[in-house]
Amino acid sequence: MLHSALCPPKLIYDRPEPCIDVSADSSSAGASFPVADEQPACSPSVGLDLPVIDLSPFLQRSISDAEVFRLSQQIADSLHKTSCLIVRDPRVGIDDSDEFLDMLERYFAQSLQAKLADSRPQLHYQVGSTPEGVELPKCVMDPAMQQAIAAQPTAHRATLPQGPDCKWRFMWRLGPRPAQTSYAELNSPAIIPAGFPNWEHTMNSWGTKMLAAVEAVAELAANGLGLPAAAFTSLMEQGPHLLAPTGCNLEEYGRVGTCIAGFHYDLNFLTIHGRARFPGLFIWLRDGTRVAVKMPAGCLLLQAGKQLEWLTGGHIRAGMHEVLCTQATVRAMNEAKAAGRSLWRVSSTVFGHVASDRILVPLGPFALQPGAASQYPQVAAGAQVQQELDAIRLSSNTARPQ
Ligand SMILES: O=C(O)CCC(=O)C(=O)O
Ligand SMILES: [Fe+2]
Repeated sequence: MLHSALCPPKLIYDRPEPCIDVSADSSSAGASFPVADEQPACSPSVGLDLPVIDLSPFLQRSISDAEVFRLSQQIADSLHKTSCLIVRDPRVGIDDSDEFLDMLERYFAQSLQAKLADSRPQLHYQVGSTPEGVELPKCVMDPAMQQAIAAQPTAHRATLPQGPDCKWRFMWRLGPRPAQTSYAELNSPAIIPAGFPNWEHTMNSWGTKMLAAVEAVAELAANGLGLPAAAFTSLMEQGPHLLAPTGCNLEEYGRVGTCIAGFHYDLNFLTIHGRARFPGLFIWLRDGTRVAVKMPAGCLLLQAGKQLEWLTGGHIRAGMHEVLCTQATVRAMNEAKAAGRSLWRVSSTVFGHVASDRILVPLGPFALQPGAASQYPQVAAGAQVQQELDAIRLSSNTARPQ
């Protein structure tokens, strides 16, 4: 039954958080984290009625072809209208998420020196740790993005970051590497941090389950877009997929209004996130609505990245998002502190990629989208990634941040 494939539509998102003036000194990091009550609200008070799509019937092959097609259309439609999708995948369990988050909280809580031993700037930080203060949101340098932010209605306006993100990251490659590639740095061997005997197992276990959910969605999305079912998954084979959790030390940066990850889109094909222990992620729908994400337990959020936009000639747009410390983040911090839990906010992000040597070009009917040829010219996925890394200062072709 199609209906059994879908949970009843329900409220997916938190009540939108007020967007706070970054300069407001309403709470300070340290012993306690007061929550300011009076803040200028600049987010809409709308909930988003987006269904949670349960992948189980598709994965168990217990629905008819017609039902698979309707599910596919629903996925393609959601990605077109909202750039995002909420799914439930029975293969991705809450226990897996907990094991992963517990380990990453311990990793990020280590000394600076221990984490820097895992950094590889010469490999564009595409494996191992990326220190805080390195990733620069494109909008900090890009006048066109700044104009786009200025043109957003106040209620939906992004926070313009003043500099690099204050988040750390760890990049862990998932899946097989190509034997031959023109983009060797993007396909480098993994870094295994010292002192974490379960690192490889935990990272691969969580990462491959998340990637499997991305692949199922990619297959259904292609089907729903009228493309061959393997149109996207065949391009993803041996892609430089990444489990790329972010880590933000809220003890240091847990001030309401702090920009943890500045307004950006993801450069890859599809991004998937499990539930973080601290809220703060905001996404923009295609119609410009800014929404605070609250994931129902056991659900996964997917967002379209630039490569999916490319392959569909802009029919699906890369989803914009930002991560801020909000009043809700501070409330979760206060609870975590009272319970003696970690104050590192860890995301469980997986970036699904098109393989570096494959060509990005609008597929099938999407080549006929207005402006497709000029906006999305043929480019190897590895070259597109390189251009994007240059823009966010992760590439060693660009100046290193101070
Ligand atoms: O921290 C998060 O929740 C999301 C981070 C993010 O947007 C990214 O890693 O690209
Ligand atoms: Fe992102």
